[in-house]
Amino acid sequence: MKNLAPAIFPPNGIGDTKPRNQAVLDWAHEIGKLTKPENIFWCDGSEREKEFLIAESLKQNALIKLNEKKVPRSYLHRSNPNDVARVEKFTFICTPTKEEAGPTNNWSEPAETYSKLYELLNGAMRGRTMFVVPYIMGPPDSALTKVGFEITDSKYVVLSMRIMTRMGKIALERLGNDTKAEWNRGVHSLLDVNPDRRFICHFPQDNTIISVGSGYGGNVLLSKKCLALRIGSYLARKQGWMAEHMLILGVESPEGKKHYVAAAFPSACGKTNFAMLIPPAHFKGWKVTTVGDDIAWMEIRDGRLFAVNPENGYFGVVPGTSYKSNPNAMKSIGHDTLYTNVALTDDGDVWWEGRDGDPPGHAIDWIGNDWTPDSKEKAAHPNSRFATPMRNNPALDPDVEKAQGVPISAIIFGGRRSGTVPLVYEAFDWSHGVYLGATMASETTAAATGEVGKVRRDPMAMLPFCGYNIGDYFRHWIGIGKRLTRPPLIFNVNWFRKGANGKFLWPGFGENMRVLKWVIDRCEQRGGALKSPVGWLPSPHDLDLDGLDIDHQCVADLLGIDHEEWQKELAEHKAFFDSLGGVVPNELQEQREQLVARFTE
Ligand code: GTP
Ligand code: SPV
Ligand code: MN
Repeated sequence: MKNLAPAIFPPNGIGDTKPRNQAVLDWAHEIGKLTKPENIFWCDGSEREKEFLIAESLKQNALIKLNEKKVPRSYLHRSNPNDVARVEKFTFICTPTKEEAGPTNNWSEPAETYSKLYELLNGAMRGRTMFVVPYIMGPPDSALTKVGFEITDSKYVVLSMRIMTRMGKIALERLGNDTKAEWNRGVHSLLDVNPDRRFICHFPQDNTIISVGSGYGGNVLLSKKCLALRIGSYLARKQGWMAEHMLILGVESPEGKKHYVAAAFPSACGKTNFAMLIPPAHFKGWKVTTVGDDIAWMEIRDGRLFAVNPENGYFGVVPGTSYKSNPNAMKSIGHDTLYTNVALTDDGDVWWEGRDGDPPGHAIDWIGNDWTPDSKEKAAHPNSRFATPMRNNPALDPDVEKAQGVPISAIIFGGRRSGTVPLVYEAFDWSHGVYLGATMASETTAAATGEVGKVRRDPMAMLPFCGYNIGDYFRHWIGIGKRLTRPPLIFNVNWFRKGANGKFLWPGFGENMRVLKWVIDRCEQRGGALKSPVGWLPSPHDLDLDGLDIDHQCVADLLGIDHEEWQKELAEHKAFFDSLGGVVPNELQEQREQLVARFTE
C-alpha cells in the first residue's frame, strides 16, 4: 500500500520540544507504541517549524505553492476526492450509555469502540512521522480556555492547526506540570483515507477524541467541531457554561454605542459572511467587527452572558466569496492562507465559482483535472475551504483576546428556508427563544456528505455537534435562562426565503445590516414590532430599507406568515419532538401548545 504521508526528518532544534507534563508524555508514548511511527515530531508553533513543514509538504506534493505576488505565503491542498466534507454518519458519541448520547447522535459502546479503533491504529503510522500538536482553545487569559493535544500523521493538519488554534509553547505553558490537569486527548490518523475505515469518535467522559480515515477539515482539525463543540458542549453542561455553533459580532452605532450579537446558523448558512458584514453606504458611521465566525463559548457573569471565540482562525466556505459578497473575507484570504479543494489557474492563482471577474479560460480543477468554462464539473468543490488567521481580518474586533469575553445583547437563530419562515422575528421571552432554537430547520448543504437541499430540523444549529442527549441540552438552555437577570433577546432570521420565481427575496450579505439594525433597536427598546403568532414581527416601516431597491410586495412576502404553511410547520415541530422519544422538556412542549393556540386566536 502506498504511504500517504512519508516520514520527514527535521534538523536539530525542530520537532524536539517535548512537553514536561508526564501525563502527556505517557499518553504520547502509548499512542506511539500503538501506531509505530518512524519518528515523533513535538511541535512548538515556531516560524522555523512552519517553514520546515511547508518545505517538506511541497516536496511530497501535499501542498502547492501559489503565486507569491497574487497570494503571498499561501498554499493549495487537495484532499482525496472521497473525503471532502464532514461525515455525520460516521461520527459517534461514545458515552457509557446510549441514553447519554441521546436520540440525535450515533452512539457506540466505549470499550468496544476503543478496541476497534486501536486495531485500526495498530501500526497505522509505520513509515510516517507522528506529530504531537499542543494547542489552546480560547483567549490566553480566559478562565474558559482549554488545553488540547492532537496527535496526527498529517502535515496538513499540523499546518491548519497552526492557523485555527493558538498552537505550540503557549499550550505547554498553560498546562504546566500538573499530571491531574484537564486537557483533551486527540488522536488522528489518515490510515489509507478509505471511507469504509472512516470514524470520528468522541469519548466525552474521557475528554478523548479519535478520528481515523479522513484528512478533511471538520473531521480532523480536532480542536474545532470535535473539541470546541461536541466535547465542549458536554463539559459546558457539567460546568455550567455554553458551547455553541455561533458567530460573535460587535456592532457599533455612529454615537459609539456598542452591542455584541451571537448567531447560530447551520453549516454553510452564512455565519462567516454575517460575522464579517460591511454595512451599506446608507448606514454611515455604523461599524461591524468580528469576534468569531463559527463557535462561541459563553458563561454567565453579573446575570449576563459573556462570549469568547475559542478559535484563532477561520475555516470558511470559499465558493461565493467575492468583493461583492464579503470584502473582508477577500482581504483576509489574499495572503497567508491555506486553501483546500479550490481550482488552480495557469498563473498559480486560486479560483472558485462566484469569485469576482470572469472565470479563467483554463484552470486545474479541485481534483487536479483540466478545466475550462465549458466543463460540466465545478472548478472548486462546493465545500472547498480557506483556513486563514483571524488577524488577517481587517474588521477583527479589538476585544477578541479579552479574557472575560464580550457581553451578548442578542442571540439570533437562522436557517436556510425557501418558504414559511419570515426574514426576522423576535421571541417573546427566553423560553420562547429556546423553542425557536429547538425547532429551527434548514436545508442541508455541502458541508456534510449526503443529500443537499433537504429540510431537516437542526436545533440551535447543533444537531451534528451536540455531544450529549439533546433533551438535556434543551434543559441546559432553559436552566441558563433561569440564571440570567439580563438575558439576551432572542431572534430568528431567514436570509434564504424565495419568491414564486425561485429567486431569493432578500439581497442578503451587507444588506443584512438592515435586519441587524432592527435587532439592535429592539435591544435598545426603541424598535417597533407587531405581535404575531410566531413572535414579534417588524412591520415594513420598522425596518430601515432606505436606499435599497426592493418593492413593497417583496417586503410583504419576506415578512408574511402564511397560515397554511405554518400549519404544516407546526405539524413538523410536533413530529420532531415526538421523534425524540420523550426527552423534550415540558417547558418546550408547553411553548409548542401555546404557539398552536396563538394560531387559533
Ligand atoms: P460553516 O463554515 O460551514 O459553518 O458555514 P457558515 O455558516 O459560516 O456559512 P458562510 O458564511 O460561509 O456561507 C455559506 C454560503 O452561504 C456561501 O455560499 C455564501 O455565499 C452563502 N450566504 C451567506 N450569507 C448569505 C446571505 O445573506 N444571502 C444569501 N443568499 N447567501 C448567503
Ligand atoms: C461546519 O461544517 O459547520 C464547518 C466546517 O464549520 S467543518 O470544520 O468542516 O465542520
Ligand atoms: Mn461551522
